[in-house]
Amino acid sequence: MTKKDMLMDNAEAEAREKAKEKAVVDEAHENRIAWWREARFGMFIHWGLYSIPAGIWKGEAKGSSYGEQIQLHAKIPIKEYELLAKEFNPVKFDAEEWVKIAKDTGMKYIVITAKHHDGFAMYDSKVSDFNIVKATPFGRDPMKELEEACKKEGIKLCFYYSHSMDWHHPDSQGNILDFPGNIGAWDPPESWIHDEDKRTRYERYLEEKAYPQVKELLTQYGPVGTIWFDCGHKLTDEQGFKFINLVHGTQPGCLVNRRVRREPLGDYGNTGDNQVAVRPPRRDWESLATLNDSWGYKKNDHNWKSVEDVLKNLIDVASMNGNFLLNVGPTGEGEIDPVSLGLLDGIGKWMRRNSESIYDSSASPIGIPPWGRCTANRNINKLYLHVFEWPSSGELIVPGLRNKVKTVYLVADPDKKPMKHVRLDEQDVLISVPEKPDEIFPVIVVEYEGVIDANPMMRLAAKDYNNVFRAFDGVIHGSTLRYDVGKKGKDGVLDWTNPEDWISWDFRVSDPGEYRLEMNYGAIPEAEGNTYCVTVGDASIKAEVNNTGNQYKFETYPIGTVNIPSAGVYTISVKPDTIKGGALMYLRSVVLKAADCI
Ligand code: H79
Repeated sequence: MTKKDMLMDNAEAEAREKAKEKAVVDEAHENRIAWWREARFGMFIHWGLYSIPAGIWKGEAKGSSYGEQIQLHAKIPIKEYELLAKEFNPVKFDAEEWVKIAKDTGMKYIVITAKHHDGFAMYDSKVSDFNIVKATPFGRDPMKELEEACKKEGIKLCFYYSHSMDWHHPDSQGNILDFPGNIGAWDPPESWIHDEDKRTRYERYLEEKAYPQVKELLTQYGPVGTIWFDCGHKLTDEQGFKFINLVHGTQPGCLVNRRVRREPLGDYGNTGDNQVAVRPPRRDWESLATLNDSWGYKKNDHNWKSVEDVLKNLIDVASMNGNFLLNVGPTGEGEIDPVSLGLLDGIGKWMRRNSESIYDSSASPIGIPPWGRCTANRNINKLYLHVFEWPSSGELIVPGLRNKVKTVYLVADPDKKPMKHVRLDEQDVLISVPEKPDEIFPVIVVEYEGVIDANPMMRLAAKDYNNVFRAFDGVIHGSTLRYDVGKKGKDGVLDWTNPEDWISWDFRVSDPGEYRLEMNYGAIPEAEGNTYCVTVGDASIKAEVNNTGNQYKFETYPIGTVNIPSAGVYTISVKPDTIKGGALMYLRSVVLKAADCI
């Protein structure tokens, strides 16, 4: 303490010490996360004993969509599950090949399951014999091989470790088939914290297996990028902090994800599994997605996404300053299946031409434009316009960019052939684009002068595009109305039972005139006849809710035309009038269409 500190009263001195400590912690975090922010795109790999049954147990397809959780969902006793280890001989596994595939896809890091909920260590563990080296005919340590391959190719290696659950350890949680006295798969911490037997045995699992195995992962494979924990809601804060301190204490450069325990712990946040709609998070965050519906290889899951779906998701995430972790589930023989390979190849082709717009990118300073997404870069004066829908008029408006524009060209064009651009008004720039290039989503670079000066507020499009006000981008006012989980088809607002609750969006108008209003929602039969009011400036339209069958069956209903008399800033709001039955509706979006748009 300095002399001045000693003269201060204690509270003030303490606050200063705390601030200093926080600065040290923040600096350590900034150092750790730098590579990760640059990387933006990683490969998740779910690989383990479950890759052998691949979703089918004794000839039967098993309920859960998650192949990696077959032990729980097919109620397989440990003694039977252990037999899989005797069969596990993935001789086709080639670490270099996997790492090259990740690299060719444009990914900069790999997160692989070192241990999933089944408790099987996919590496050489001294802590438990239930591991790939001791218990399988394969006898090799794939993590060691991956470490070497990653080093060679400049890819960061990270480990997924299921810390809160272990269906093999007798004192852990989640497996009450073999251990009926244990904490069940659905039991929250409050239900066992005061249960002396359950708590002390669970602590024993952590002490005997989880902490020591995390330590092994941090001491046997060189520098680790992240320890990727899962299901931290099953721990106490104290236990969560022990994992965090263990990781940072052993490798100060190794990141920890939020799922170690809860928000706001860890170095970065995560979305839910396969959550596509998100409210832009304030801190570093990562979205994680599968190529079909399972993380572990699943033979009969043919619900594949397309290259377009995945790229849209990656770009959307980057436009909100997030990382994208895309999963593959290799087979029990150690190969990545041909469909996944085909998808990765398509993604890699796009990345090779356009990845400048992804790496080291930061959030869009101009919000969400009607034609797609925008990413920026922290260090250079460039915006990247990801055009999902090419404008049929040949005119692309960059909304909200006040800076002087230097030059505009396609990122994939080695000649940087300039596109014509003119300033429309103080805020908006118009680019005359050529024919749509032969590219899934072409990316246009806008080089501008000076420090970015932009307006993220939505600008109403008067041609080429519909103006979609997505529920997830709206501001909720009230007590019960809330955003859904954001997974596919669950990107609306629900629990609209309080007639005082409403939702609104602000936007900007440069082209006054008539706009048609459409509502996209789902509603249960009881909601039929509920009434609501949509207001835009001074205009408002009353409408009745239609029954769509159920809340997740969405229909679009035109409800009228509003006149927007002059340029300026407006608010559009949806407010209930009467809620007679159930919730008002499950609102997904409100659309404003210029009169000449179809
Ligand atoms: O590894 C993948 C999933 O297996 C894992 N996260 C991704 C990355 C995951 N674990 N749990 N969950 C996803 C969601 C919860 C699933 C549940 Fe359960 C199934 C809740 C109850 C049964 C998991 C298994 C939690 C308890 C048992």
